[in-house]
Amino acid sequence: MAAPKKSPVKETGQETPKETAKENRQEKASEKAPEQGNGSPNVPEFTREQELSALRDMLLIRRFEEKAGQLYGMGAIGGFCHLYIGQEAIVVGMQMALKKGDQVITGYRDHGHMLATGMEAKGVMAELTGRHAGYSRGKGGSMHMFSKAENFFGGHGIVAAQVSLGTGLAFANHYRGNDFVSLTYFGDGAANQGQVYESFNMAELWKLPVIYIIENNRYAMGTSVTRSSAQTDFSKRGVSFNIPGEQVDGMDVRAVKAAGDMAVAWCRAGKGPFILEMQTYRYRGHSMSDPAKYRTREEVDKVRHDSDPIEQVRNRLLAANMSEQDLKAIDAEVREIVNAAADFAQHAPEPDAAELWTDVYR
Ligand SMILES: Cc1ncc(C[n+]2csc(CCOP(=O)(O)OP(=O)(O)O)c2C)c(N)n1
Ligand SMILES: [Mg+2]
Repeated sequence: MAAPKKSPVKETGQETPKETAKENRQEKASEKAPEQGNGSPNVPEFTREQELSALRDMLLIRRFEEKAGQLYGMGAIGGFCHLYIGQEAIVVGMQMALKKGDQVITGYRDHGHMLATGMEAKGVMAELTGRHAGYSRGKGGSMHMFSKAENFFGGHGIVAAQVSLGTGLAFANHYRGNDFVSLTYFGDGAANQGQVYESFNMAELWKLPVIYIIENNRYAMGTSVTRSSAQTDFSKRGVSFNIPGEQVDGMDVRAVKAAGDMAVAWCRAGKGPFILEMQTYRYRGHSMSDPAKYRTREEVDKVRHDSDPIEQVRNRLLAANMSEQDLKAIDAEVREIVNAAADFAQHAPEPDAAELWTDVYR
């Protein structure tokens, strides 16, 4: 069966794996930065409603993450905390391609995924601060939240563990004969784990409805993809299993949505799994304790300046005669939601000590 037509993508060349000088590696990484502008050429336009909805949802994630970073700095959040700033277009664009009942599962960089599925900012923030009103009653923290109501299956701290679990979700859908799709997100680093390929094999063999979304933000902790990966075109990682894949401009929410529509249709039609490599970038360090010495300030600034996913939508709306004032009003409304969530998360009660004995296997 022929793979579906390619959606608007930006091809990247194969990297030379022999680079050793640090400067050379940094230069190479910045050469690969997503390009400037108002997004990818030839992507289907959004309606005004879609632009506004995408803008609001991406802003909610951006402002939430900024606030989480602040609270972490103040000592209000303990444990690990990995921010999604810069990558917002991926979860927002993919969510626009889903229907109620489709499932989402990801790793530890999960706040954006949760907000995109419709989980409440208050409940997510309260989990970060370890409060009883958090999604895991304050006992899970940043990396371990779930919501049955929104079909969000975590939040997983073990790199790539979610790939086999997400494949299992797809198996369950297949077994039950429904047409729901499992969106299984993981990083460029996780893509080198063995269980990913065991999952790929089973998913294609049994034609499971799973979209493997590889969030290629070009680093796994402090290691760039050019230093860790023999094949840096992640859309090809399913070739030996006959799983089709595409590279997508993950900084353009319209390109993400178009690729998502195509892959979801592929899965719902019973054609098996699909791989989407989202080319993206994280602006902050790997986690809150990362001084990010492995890349230059200029590299980060260039991506922020040239291809920020939120700025792209703002620019298009301004070009379509939306006023700066109206855009500011959306931001103010989002900030209010986030401030209320932060306030709630700092004042809500902690779990009772007796909760130490609940939700644990003995
Ligand atoms: C099995 C396992 N090995 C190592 C780690 C430590 N670790 C945490 S995140 C990470 C890097 C993963 O990078 P990537 O998959 O690119 O995701 P990103 O953080 O860039 O979103 C590593 C090695 C872990 N949590 N689990
Ligand atoms: Mg990565």
